[in-house]
Amino acid sequence: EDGYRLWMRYAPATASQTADPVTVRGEQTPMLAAAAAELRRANPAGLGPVMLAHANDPAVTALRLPVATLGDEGYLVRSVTIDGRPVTLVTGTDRGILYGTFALLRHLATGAAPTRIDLTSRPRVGLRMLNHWDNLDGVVERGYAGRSLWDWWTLPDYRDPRYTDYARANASLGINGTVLNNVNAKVESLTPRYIAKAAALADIFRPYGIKVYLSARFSAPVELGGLKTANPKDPAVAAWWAAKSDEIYRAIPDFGGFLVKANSEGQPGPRDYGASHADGANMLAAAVRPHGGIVLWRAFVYADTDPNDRAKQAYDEFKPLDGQFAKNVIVQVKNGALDFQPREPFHPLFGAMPRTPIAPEFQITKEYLGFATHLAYLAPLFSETLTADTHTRGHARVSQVIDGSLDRHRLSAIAGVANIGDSRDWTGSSFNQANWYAYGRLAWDPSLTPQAIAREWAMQTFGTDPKLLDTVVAMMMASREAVVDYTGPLGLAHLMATGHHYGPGPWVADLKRPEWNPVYYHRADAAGIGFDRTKTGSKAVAQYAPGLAKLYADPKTTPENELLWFHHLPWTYRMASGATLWDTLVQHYDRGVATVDTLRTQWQQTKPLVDPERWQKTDEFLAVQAREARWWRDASLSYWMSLNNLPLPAGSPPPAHDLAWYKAQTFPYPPGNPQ
Ligand code: BDP
Repeated sequence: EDGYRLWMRYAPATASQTADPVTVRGEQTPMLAAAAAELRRANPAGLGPVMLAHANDPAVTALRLPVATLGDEGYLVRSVTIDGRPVTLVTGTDRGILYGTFALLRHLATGAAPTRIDLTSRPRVGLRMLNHWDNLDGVVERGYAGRSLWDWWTLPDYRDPRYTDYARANASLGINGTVLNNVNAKVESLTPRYIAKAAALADIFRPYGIKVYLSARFSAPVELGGLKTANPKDPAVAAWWAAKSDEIYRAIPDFGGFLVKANSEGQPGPRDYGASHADGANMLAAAVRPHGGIVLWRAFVYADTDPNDRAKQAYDEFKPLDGQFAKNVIVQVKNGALDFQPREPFHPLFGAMPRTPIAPEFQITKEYLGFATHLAYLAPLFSETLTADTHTRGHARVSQVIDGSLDRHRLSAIAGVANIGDSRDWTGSSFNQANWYAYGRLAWDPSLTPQAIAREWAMQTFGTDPKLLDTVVAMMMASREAVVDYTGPLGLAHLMATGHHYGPGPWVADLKRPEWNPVYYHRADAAGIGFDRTKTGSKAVAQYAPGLAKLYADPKTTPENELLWFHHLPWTYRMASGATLWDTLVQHYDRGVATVDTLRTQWQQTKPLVDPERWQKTDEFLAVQAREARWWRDASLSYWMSLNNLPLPAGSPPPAHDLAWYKAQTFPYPPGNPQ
């Protein structure tokens, strides 16, 4: 029980099962073959015959089912009678049938009866993507589950069966696109040698409905093409990209397109030539357009010239470009304005660029939430952004912006930075699998609740025992808030140590750029703490819609969990509860530590109900988390107390070491760190 099978843990066949449960009507396409193979592999007990048939098959049309609204990817699964025989029908397009098959298996694995089935669903977001930050040398940037799954060296000749299992897992969630290489891209991925490797992966993924995309390095025309410039306004540059795109599409006819990180953290881009992000994106968009490709252009930018407030920069740079992007460009925006912190307010660009399709980018890998070791179930984080009220055009939710419904965009997308590597359990721990799962489920339907997703994942992953499920779901639901509490409560952010981003470093003040230093973000001194983003400070609140900006302008109407993101307040500030800010802050750190202790006790109760291998690893990881939650708390409190000289509230234990000890900790060779 090493976790390899993820949430697709089909029970071994028994004698009572139908020998071959599936019939496929009409043309046996590769996708239908994949769906049928999955059903045969799972062969759920008691299900009886299953028929896979396109919605326009005469046997289906005769039934007059409500298939008209399924679209390209929706499914309908229903217990029907055909030719006098009861059968479970899975219908839709090719893709719809694939997704319907997995929905049927999920339905049964989560305890539903195999009779009177009636399932129908279609995805709300068009492109549901994983972004791999995988380097060609096998190192995964911010990856904590081993090395890259892609063995670039043996590709395209050796097609590891694991690639197919990867595709199955994604198809089971409805993920339909994958960017193979890191946004900090190397040009070699655009050479014929690597295009052939990407093409081999595309061939494997195709029957599972997954398109391949590549991160493109903007300076490729210079580095690969020998041109003098990569200026997007230069016709020779545009021609180079058009020819490169043609070459890629010859190898991968359904290639999805390019993802680009430009003019960010040292990456080249159009700004190097005085051109805008729209100029750069549109030039690439023109190159892939004849082939139906798209460009995902990231808005994760912050220049080294204006350190007034890093959190404002993407908005300042991209908002004026609204309406200037080509039709096949999507602007990809991190969920928050900073950088994947355990909690951030939603990014002000959601709702602010009505003429541009905006895709949210979430980090599934836990760069700032304890790598693979800490338990942090991220659906509450994802969902918090997706359900946030933008206060634009009525009370539009972020999910309505990104699914295209609010502004009637044809294109819509969502991206998650993958947490997948070559470790046997794929993600470095059993509970990290839930974050891959939850991301995929929310990408399909952003209105699903984190609780419901946790429960269905736990059922498929650990089993259906009610006590086990209640315990596991309770653990998951408490876990992310615990990480917020012990690393950065009340809206604090970016308090981590340099480089590896694992442990605490709120005191760090010596990095070259001001906005790389934690002290830039918390602004704590003897008198108070927090980043003033109101009109007396950086004015970032003005980037939100007026109704929301008004709420954020006043500490009394700012949600308490975002308080210090928007306000600099005295340590003695009175919270709604009547307690001081300082005492409340300490309570949060203490609560974080206590919650992790509770997670450990809860897990103990599951011991008889979980297989020893997965149980033991989780137990040992929880011990690490308990130790490190204390470390985060103690180091942070030592530092805050060195500034404010305030005593800890009664009952709160003193830090185990002095501040110098915490500052002296170093961590050479952390996993996932760019070299
Ligand atoms: C930061 C990561 C860095 C990424 C960057 C990005 O630390 O490794 O390259 O985001 O998203 O969070 O481009």
